[in-house]
Amino acid sequence: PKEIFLKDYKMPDYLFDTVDLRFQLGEDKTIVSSKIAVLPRVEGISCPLVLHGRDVKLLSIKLDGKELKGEEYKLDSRYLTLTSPPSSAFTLEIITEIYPQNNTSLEGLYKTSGNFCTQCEAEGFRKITFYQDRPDVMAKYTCWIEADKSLYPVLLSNGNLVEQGDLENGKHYVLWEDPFKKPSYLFALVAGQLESREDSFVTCSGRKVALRIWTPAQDVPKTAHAMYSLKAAMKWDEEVFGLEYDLDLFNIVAVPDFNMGAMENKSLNIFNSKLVLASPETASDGDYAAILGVIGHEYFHNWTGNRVTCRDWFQLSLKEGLTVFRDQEFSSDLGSRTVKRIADVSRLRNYQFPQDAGPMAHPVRPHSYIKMDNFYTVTVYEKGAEVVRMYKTLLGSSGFRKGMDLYFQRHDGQAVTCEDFYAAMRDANSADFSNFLLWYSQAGTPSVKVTTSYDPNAQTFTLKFSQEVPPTPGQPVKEPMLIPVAVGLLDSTGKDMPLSFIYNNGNLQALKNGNQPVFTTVLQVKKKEEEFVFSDIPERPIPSLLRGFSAPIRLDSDLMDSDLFFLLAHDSDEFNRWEAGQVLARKLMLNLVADYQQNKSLVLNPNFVDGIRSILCNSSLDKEFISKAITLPGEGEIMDMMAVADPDAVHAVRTFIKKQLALQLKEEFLATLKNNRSSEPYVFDHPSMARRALKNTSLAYLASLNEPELTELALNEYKSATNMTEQFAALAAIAQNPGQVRDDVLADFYNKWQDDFLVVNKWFALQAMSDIPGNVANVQKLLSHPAFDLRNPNKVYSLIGGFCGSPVNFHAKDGSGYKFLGDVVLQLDKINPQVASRMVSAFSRWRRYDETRQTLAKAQLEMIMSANGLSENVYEIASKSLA
Ligand code: B3K
Ligand code: ZN
Repeated sequence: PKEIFLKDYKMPDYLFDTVDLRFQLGEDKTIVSSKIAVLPRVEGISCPLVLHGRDVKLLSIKLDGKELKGEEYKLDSRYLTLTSPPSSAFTLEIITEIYPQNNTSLEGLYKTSGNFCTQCEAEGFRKITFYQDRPDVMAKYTCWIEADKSLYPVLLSNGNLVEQGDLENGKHYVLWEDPFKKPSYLFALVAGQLESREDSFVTCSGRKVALRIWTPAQDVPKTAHAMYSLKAAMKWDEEVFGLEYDLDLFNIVAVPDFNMGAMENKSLNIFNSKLVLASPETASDGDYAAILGVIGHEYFHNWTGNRVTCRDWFQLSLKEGLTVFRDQEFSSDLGSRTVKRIADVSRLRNYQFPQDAGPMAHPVRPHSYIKMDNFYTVTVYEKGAEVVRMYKTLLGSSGFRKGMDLYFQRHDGQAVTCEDFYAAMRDANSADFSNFLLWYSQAGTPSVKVTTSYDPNAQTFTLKFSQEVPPTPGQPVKEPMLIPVAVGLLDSTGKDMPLSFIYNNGNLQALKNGNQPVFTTVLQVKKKEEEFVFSDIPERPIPSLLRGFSAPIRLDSDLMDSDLFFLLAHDSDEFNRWEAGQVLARKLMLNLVADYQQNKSLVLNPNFVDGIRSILCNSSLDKEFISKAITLPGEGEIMDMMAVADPDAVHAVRTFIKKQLALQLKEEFLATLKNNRSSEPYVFDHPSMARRALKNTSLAYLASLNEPELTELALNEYKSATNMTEQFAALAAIAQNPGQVRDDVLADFYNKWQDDFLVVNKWFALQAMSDIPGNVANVQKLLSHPAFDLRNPNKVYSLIGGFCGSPVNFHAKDGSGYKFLGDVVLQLDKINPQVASRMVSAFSRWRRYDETRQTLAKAQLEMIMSANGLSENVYEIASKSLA
């Protein structure tokens, strides 16, 4: 397999002006004709024109109307090369044959539940026809589709519908025209038996946009929330970024077989049905929130991704980091900002930090890849979003908006780089950003240590920072980064102190905010070691550091437990209140893990129980905040902090603390549960979701005790629930404890929902993730359950992915979990390499475990590597993991 490097980027030799596509969709093959107006980039210079193509059969190729002769082109399994095309404009006509019904990779044109559908990002267009399949080749497309009218009554592509009619033999056709230039990865086609929910949106300049969400007829009622989300997103982008939709039509199609969440094809978004279909009975609050976020995300791509796209795939974060940031802000504005921030930071810590510390660590802008699909990662997406967030933290809201405006002003219609984005931010603000670009090129999570000191005589408070970016594959030595650290200081009553002067690097800076006092300031830590001195500080303050998680770093401070309890109780920055509790919990858990490993009996610090009690019983706090604040850090997060990850010890400790809290706070949890029941019909709004979250968290604690009357309580909640959020939470609460009740309720749930595959996937995932002993055997059995199918990515993610997320069972000491995954990966790789490669990633951190586990996991990776016909996708992850 060939590795591709950012440093080797070259501009394309040929530009494509217009592309006219013609699809004849058939039952065993599809004929694709493409007519491209080609221009040499530099007129007068002729060089070979290299077109990508995979699994496509060439039927004919004409240049300016004349069939090319064999010696005029070369064809191999990846490229079609015209050896010496003309040095001025010409027309290329290519006819190919493809077989969508055999395409299980779900990339290119494929069939899903009888319908045709495409997925072209990153490099799927080459599976449709020969093309310069790279994002810096932008052209105007038309798309003619013809197909059997009764089998495929709906025929969709990008842009506007300009013509349609009937043909002979029961066929019909449509012609779509997209007025905007686009790269091939944004091309889309859908054909099938679909119905739509219709609505409309009037943009700020008065354009009336028709909105349609397409699904099989029986699912149309479940698209109301998606439609609400789309309209909210359209409005939000106008209000917050001044960005308006640019066509008269916006289509969304939901399909059951899709490799990832959704795809932002110009005016024809294609979605995994999981992220469109929702009803209170079948979807949980989490699903509703995810739909809102992802509908927003794909819609926001219309500007950040489509109107301004990426020059090459190394720049992926240019569109993804920025668009994730935008969808995070959108969800924050529509719900609770603090709770959203907590969820996003937890995700970063549980998934991105471990990736950044392992063999697949890569910068936000990777330097190389074998298979681009492997770089749609939490680093490119979520760390990328943190990088965008830091611009905003450094420049302020209005500075950030100025930067965005300049970015669109300069680059609308272009394919650009991360430097272009950086330059727009810098130039719009005349900002000095020394070193900021390192965030794009250096991998690894920076580690920052802070020590504090107070001088009562001088009335100064000093923060000393030191930073270290750990070595990562290919990057042994790192430079110090520009780290924005938002800081506030609390006085002894818990109030924010006004901040007036800071001394740093020989400069005294007065902090100003008009006539208002300043309570939070953003320190720019730039050097390996750096000191900031606050003056006019009348008493020893408790510092609130990294407010709102102002940079994606690991922060270690000399704050004492008592300071953390104080922050937990008083910090005006709600995120940091939660964070103080998490720091305490992490410390506590790590200490107990050490005790457990030394066979000491476990004792829970009573102060911690009191801290949790006071949060749980504080009626002035947001309920979802409470629910998050009383939830312990994940097992992955704790393992990530250990020299040798010990899944059994971490699991035992987390379970111990959970049960202790349940035992000692039983009355409080019972009261919370009762007070948060409601007989109102389901509403998707923050107060209702917060209430359900707190109720469900309380129930999970209570049920963990496995006492008959508490199990009975959970069972009643299960039976009386009128929405999936509460029903599923009760099921999960009961399923914590092995036994007859668990088995019966799981069976009951399946019987109830067996016709709804999205709900059945939740049922698979719940069992797969379970920590009950010996669960690998159950999961193995579920592989042959009639509702399971390795060809459907959602089912794989639920069952296989769910299982790999369960530390105790996946990492079972006898290697049974590893063997299970190894076998499945090989089967999957033959069907769908992208999905197989996502699954194999679960092995990538094998060096983090003890020797026995290392040997077992390594053996599976080696077994995979030695398999015949391994895909490049899996090869890249497996080989890098072993390197
Ligand atoms: N841009 C797509 C992801 C495509 C993944 C290709 N393997 C969805 C998104 O991020 O919006
Ligand atoms: Zn995206």
